[in-house]
Amino acid sequence: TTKTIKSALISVFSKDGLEPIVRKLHEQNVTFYSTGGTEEFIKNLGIPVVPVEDVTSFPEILGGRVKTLHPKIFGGILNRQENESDVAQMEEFDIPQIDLVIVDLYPFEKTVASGASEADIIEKIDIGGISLIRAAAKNFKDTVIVPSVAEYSLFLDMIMVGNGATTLEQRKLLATKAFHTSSNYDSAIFNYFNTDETILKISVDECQVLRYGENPHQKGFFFGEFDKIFTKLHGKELSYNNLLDVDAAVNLILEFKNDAPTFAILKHNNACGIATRNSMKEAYLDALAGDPTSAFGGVLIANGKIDVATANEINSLFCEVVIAPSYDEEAVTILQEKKNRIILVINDVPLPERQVRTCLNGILVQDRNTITDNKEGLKNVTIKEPTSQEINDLIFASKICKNTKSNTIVLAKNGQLIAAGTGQTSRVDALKQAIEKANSFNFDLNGAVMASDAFFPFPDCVEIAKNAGITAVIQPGGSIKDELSINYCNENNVAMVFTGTRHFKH
Ligand code: 93A
Repeated sequence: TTKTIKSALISVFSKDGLEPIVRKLHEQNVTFYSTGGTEEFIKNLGIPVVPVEDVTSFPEILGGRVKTLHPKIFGGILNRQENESDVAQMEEFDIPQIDLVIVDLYPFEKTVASGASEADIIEKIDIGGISLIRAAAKNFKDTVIVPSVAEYSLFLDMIMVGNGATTLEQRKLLATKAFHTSSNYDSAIFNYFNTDETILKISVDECQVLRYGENPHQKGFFFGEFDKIFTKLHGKELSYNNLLDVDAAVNLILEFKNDAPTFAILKHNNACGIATRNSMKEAYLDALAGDPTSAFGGVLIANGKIDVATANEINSLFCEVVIAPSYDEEAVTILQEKKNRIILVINDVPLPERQVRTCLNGILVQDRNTITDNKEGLKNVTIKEPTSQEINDLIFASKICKNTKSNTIVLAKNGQLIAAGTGQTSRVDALKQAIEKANSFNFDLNGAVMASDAFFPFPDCVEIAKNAGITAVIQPGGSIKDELSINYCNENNVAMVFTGTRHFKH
């Protein structure tokens, strides 16, 4: 798979850094083929070079628009040396073997940026060069591609080490860089042509045009394959905000995938109710009981089948979307009674490993948060140990916390979300919000547990929680002042466990 370069086609816009490459290859007796300006450059180094016109027996025409676009050139690049008929045709048509292609494209983006006229910009759309790059990259098993001035030094290092030879691995790496170059180049051309108005027209084919964005005065689009994850059984089109809620709902319910029947109700991307019970109907009713006010117009999701009994209960609630892995046939009939209600079956497909969002004038990318807290990962840090019911509730609460906007505090009891403080600027505020909300729905917080998405820098939260009736706490730990919260718990008979995993969600 190591191949020695015997011939090279060089057609480059930027000649900077080309000289040492040409000299090294010349030392190895490489035959050079080249186009106008590049040919001139090589000749001036005192190194022999064959003009492409001599290979093609065809002059450069149309003011340079057609220089290298010829079967004798592309045949030389694209032939497979292990393919007998390719080899025979090379012979038949007198095509020279081309082992290496070095291209540096017309500087399209720079020309656009310089404020040049449209005619000048159009002339800078490289056709031959991009074709040379793609052809050589496609045939990386036999051909080496150096696709831009940015790769000259990498390539020089390769041939210095390999003495004019390259390995298959190196050629594949260069091919990868080549397709990166060609795709960026074509994207730049696309962006130049695609003025604001055309974006919308083109997008119709590529994405789902939503009725509007977050608000009616904002345009909205969804780029994705919704149908891969869901089968839509009924209802109106999903809106921008529906999609965000569905995303939040799916991520939340994934945490409870292997648990007993669990039902969640979400509003504005946060759970306002969730419960784990022996039956789906009970789970639904206790999720609803968590905050019946917020549930109005919410997104509903179940971790298992929605049966007739559950569907009958859901039916009396105004909700936007219902999601479940499966439904009893009659349950679907019941849920369909509301014309607009969106009913989705969620398929068992993995979500992407990476998450992307815009940030300033660029994008932020991160790995999906795939750590789900479990009993085995807990570390007791207090004298009092949580009871087994408390442990279940602590894990339950922490899994909700992970899927709630930071800062967040989740209060739970007996497998039911009692209240959460969501998206607050301080953890104490999140806790106060949760307690107030729990009280407003007349929940008894005695024996409830508290989960926090991040550590407690001060003992204020455990103190407030204890005074509200909380008996066990789960948090990542890791503050330099952990001791203060631990000491408070020890003095007040509260159990606390550390997960070691922070679950911020912004
Ligand atoms: O106008 S082109 O698209 N037509 C071609 O056939 C062609 N072949 C190579 N431009 C073409 N090239 C480009 O010419 C190369 O990508 C390179 O940027 C430039 C090198 O021209 P010269 O060697 O004359 O300086």
